[in-house]
Amino acid sequence: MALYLGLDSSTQSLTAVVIQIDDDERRVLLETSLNFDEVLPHYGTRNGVLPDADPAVGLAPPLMWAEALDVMMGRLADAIDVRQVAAISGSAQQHGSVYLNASATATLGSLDAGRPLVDQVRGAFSRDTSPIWMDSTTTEECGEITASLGAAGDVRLARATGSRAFERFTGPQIRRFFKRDPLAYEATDRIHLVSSFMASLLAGCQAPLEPGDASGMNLMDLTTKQWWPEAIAATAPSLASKLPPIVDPWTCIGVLAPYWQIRCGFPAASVIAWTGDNPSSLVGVGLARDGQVAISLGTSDTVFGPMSEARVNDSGTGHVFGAPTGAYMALTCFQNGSLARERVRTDQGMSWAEFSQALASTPPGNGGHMMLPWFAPEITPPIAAPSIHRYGPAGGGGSDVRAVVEAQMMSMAFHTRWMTDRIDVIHATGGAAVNREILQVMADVFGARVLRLTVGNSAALGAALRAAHGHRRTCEPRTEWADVLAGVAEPLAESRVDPDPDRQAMYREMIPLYALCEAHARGRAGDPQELIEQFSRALPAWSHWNKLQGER
Ligand code: XUL
Repeated sequence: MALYLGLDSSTQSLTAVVIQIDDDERRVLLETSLNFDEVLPHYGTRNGVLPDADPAVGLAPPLMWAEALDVMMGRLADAIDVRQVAAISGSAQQHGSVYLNASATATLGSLDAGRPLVDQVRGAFSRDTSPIWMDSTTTEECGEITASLGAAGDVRLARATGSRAFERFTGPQIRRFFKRDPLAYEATDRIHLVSSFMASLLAGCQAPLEPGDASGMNLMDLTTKQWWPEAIAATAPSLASKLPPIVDPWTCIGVLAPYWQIRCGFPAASVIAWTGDNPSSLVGVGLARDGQVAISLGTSDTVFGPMSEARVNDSGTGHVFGAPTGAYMALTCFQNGSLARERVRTDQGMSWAEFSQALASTPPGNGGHMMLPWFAPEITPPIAAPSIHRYGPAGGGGSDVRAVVEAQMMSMAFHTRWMTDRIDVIHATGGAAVNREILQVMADVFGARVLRLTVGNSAALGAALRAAHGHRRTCEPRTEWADVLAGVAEPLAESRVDPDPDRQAMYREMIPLYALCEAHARGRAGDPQELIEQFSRALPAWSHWNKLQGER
């Protein structure tokens, strides 16, 4: 029996997924999570983050992640026959950085199985805290890095690295650390991402990075998949010597350190390079080819999908990361996801069942009533202050429910056109994906088949699949991703929702109108009211929607 262990070190918890993949059996054997605040309260985190009076600050203690790993490996040894584990990989929250001093290499290489991990690595940090993806204190540093790349520095940075400078990305965070504490920066021998730090603890050596997570730093050249010298020079002095090397995503970086073998009874299992949670989720939701995307309907909504060639979005929203397949992935994040759906539902005094019913009983196109539901500041498009805009006839009741869902789907379809030429299949995940009426609007707006996934921990499942893929590649270099995913990361066939051709045609006309509303709300175009009226008048079939529904 061959078992593969995937770990995901997220903001709030460490999750493990163990899968069995051999000739006659493919299944998820175990899924377990450890919540940092609950299990390790002595670090004083709230939702995995150190409390701070400044909402822009997002810091976490890296020692807590190490202790969580120690606890989790012990739990796994109690739960399953860990002697069967052939390979281990992992993923972690992207962008967060861990700063190690010159003693770390020796410490990692001589971990004593008789003493807890934290007692041994405590002295290995040049900085006690790690800035994580929720930190947005680096606006000044983003500006400085962009400016030092010359005219149109933002476009150059985006084209080379896959993203313009973002506050949470590691390069701007490193620059801020260098500026605020130059002595501690100088004492830093190695800057890890959370992913390569965790991999270092498992393998007992300084682990490399792979392109999936390294592309979340504003430092990696997407084409060469190596550090981009211009970005390194623009970020901080002597940075090149402090960064890990970048290797292929399926690289076996070593075997499990004796510490874990003696302490928990694991064998000398292969450790496959760790990646970021989003690249890991790409395979965890079963995506490996162009034309497929995943839409995660969570607190915020995210659209991501594979890309065989890196094509960057010049408008500055969205990211291109490396993918576990060795190619690329695109990702665009929309802040007003469940947050906005929930606000409309409560404003209308509805239950979720009534929300679904309202969607089912209102006509597609909503008679021309459109809403821009920016209840919170929006990432895509960038909207700094919350603001709700309405166009077309007055709304209220069920019409508001349809307006918010149609707006979200049209915004996602419009702002992700750069990611792919065509989308034929969407894998839907996240809490709101259980709502079939929402998935029907998704299918109609995107003109694509929608299938729902049941995996809760797609990043940890992706990590287990990457462990299996990396391990198999060492014997069979031509191992295909599709073979690894089959039977483990597949959507529910019975969840399939197909687009309706008439409604699809209608949304093809409505999406440009939605885009005009957005441009108007952002002060970049005139009022589209007249065009909306024309569109509404040309909706004769839809004004009889209820009657049509009855006839179907
Ligand atoms: C992606 C991002 C988040 C974190 C969450 O750019 O910042 O999705 O990876 O863990």
